[in-house]
Amino acid sequence: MSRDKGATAGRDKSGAEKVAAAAPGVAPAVETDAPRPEPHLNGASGHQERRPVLDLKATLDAHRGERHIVAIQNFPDPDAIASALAHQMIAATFGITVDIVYDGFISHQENLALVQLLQIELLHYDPTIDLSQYQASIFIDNQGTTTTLTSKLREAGVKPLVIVDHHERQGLIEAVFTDIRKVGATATIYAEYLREAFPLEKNNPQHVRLATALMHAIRTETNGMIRARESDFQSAGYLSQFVDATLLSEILNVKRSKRAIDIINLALEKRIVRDNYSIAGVGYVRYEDRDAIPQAADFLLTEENIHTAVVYGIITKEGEREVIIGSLRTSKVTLNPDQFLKSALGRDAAGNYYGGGKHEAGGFEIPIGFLSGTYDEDFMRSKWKIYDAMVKRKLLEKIGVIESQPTTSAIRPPGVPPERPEE
Ligand SMILES: [Mn+2]
Repeated sequence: MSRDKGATAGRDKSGAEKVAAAAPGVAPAVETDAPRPEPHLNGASGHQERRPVLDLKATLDAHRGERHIVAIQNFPDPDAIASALAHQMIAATFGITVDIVYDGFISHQENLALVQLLQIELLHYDPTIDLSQYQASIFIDNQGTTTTLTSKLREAGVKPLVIVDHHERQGLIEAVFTDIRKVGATATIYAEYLREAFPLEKNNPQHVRLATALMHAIRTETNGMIRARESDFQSAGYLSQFVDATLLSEILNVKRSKRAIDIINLALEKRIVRDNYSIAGVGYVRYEDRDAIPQAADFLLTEENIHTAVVYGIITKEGEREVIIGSLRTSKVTLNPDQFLKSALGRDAAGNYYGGGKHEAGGFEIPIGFLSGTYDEDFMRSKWKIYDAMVKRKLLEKIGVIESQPTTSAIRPPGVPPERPEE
């Protein structure tokens, strides 16, 4: 195959050239003329595969000097924040300026501590930010489904360049470089990139902060390494050489906010337990307190004999669309949160699933739509009751505690009296 014919595999070819250029001592010059780069041995696990970091390098190299936006989910967690920081540092070696932007809230105290202690610069999206200034968008720890920046970036004509994530494949957007793997954390993937191609240095305070953030991310995503897999341990092992233990414990020792405690308390009060599932609807939750929902689900899971906990509430914010937000946590090995939520809650009119997840955790988001808005107390109470009943019903049906039945069976034709008097 001639070099020109090889151009159809454009990215691979340029990858070989760029890698050769970037590491002259490593790659023999002759490799530039090879139709395809030789697959590299993955030293860690031994299987022959082209290392994703080479493709990432090639992709970023083709975009030198640009300005990119990293879109992280609306409620950024340590994994998103740390991985975005890693991407920012990697991209900087190609002269690419990266802004890390989120369109929601950082409400979890631990995450605020992470951002403050590690001096991470995150931009909160506001409409005065001109998105068209970015030449490309990067989706990290998400695939565009958990950030409202996706549609804004599309409208501004900013094309996705990179997706790095560990959730189930969503298929909403396509990028030039995509690395979606079933590992414990996106931070695991970024730590691998660093280990293989962008080595950290112990005496560089920026590197120490990054390693600390990534380590914290891997720990929180794997429940303190309990559900970590080999690749997570490998990454954590690499990072451990650079981590600042004092900083890490400062982040971990942050206390919960009073409102998070209140919501956990409410979840305890409202929970119903069926077949080792604990389900709690907590009513209206302020937008800023949204992160208390997964915390409450985590807490419900600590009760004995409970293997799965689901907590949900209606999130309200002035001028924003109202949504039911829910979190699922499970320790049941055979329960796949993604499948569970997708089949329990189904899809919206546009065909998108209301929920999804990864290993041992999942979430869902159901728009309130026509019933949106804050009116009198009666209205608010009825609205919650209806949604609460509906979500509960779908979950219980899925669990198999109640039988699913067509909703119309409860509707009587006009004039037919009810079988028993209404309560
Ligand atoms: Mn993650």
